[in-house]
Amino acid sequence: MKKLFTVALVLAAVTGLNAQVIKVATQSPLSGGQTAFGEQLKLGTQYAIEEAQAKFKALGFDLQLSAYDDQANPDTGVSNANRIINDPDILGVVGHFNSGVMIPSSEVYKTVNLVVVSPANTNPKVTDRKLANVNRICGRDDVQGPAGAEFAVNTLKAKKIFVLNDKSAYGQGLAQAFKDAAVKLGANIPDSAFVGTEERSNFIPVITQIIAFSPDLVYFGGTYDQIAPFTKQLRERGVKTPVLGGDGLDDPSYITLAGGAANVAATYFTTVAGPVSMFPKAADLAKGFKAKYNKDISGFGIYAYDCAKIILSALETTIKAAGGKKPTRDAVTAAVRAIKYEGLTGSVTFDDKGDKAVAEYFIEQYDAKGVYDNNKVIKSISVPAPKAP
Ligand code: ABU
Repeated sequence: MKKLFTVALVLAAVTGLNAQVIKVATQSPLSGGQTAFGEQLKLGTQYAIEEAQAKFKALGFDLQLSAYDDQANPDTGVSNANRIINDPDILGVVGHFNSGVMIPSSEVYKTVNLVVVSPANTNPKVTDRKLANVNRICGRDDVQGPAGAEFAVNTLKAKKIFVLNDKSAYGQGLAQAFKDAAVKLGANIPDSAFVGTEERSNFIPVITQIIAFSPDLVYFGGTYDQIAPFTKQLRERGVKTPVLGGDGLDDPSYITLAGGAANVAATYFTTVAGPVSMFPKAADLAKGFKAKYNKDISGFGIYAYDCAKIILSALETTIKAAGGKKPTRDAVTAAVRAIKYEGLTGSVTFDDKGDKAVAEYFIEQYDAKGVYDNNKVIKSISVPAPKAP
């Protein structure tokens, strides 16, 4: 029987006949202001898939990527998710970038128990719902926010802080977690200095508020596409107050959109993905990525690669367990949750709610010369996933 199975596999591999299609989908912003993040997620996944295609061909499967553009928009993410669950060849999803898109989209994946692994979603609600199909290999905002607060108060010595957020699930949640922790540490953040804004181009009214408050630090929970024009206008008004944000600031586009090195030198950020230099095992990937796509890989690209590898490893395990047949979504979902995976970003095991058991957090400062790869890593910490409430 085993012999027959091996012969069938070899024949299938040689002839390419009867190759069944298995797809891994990505969902991320591939258009709009956060395209830089979304492309890294897609290309990190694509790289892992292209690397694994020959191996899967030998197992009798044609492994494909199915990339969806969620436009950083919850409605688009949900609409794509409905298309994804109706494609029976899709057995796993790498995504999303935005927690506000992941949360409703994963409710759709849940209906068919389709596994999703995120390299970037940090809002606690992503995993606190304890969905069996939802996992992430990055940290959470209820750790990232307090880590930023500790740095702001104890290292930057900020006493008065003006806190902005982009009103998204991510930005608002992160800003609140930062504020709560900073206030506990003694910072002064009155309600009038905690402001949500969806403004993307004219920040003069809020900058006027900031000048009147005269803070030691401005914290912004949001993403680079919004924080960059804010920073540019803040510096153009002569305000030199340091800016601190979360992992939404972790992209080289921040430098150009903010108007260059001088404007970003006093910008600090916490991140859950870490710079490429922190992951020596990813050196070959970084080189190969550049050669293939003519782009530098970012931390989020490396994390996306690891997410894809986790799904591919679960696919291999479940194909074998199914005697070489195409596995079910249920089987792949269970195999991902049970995985022990040595990734380029570290060892991955998931807790009972889908959080990485121990996640890494980094505090960085933008390089004074505006070279993203030279951003200074001030601190890195490893923190066990908080328990669900
Ligand atoms: N954590 C990066 C920003 C994306 C999000 O979680 O919404």
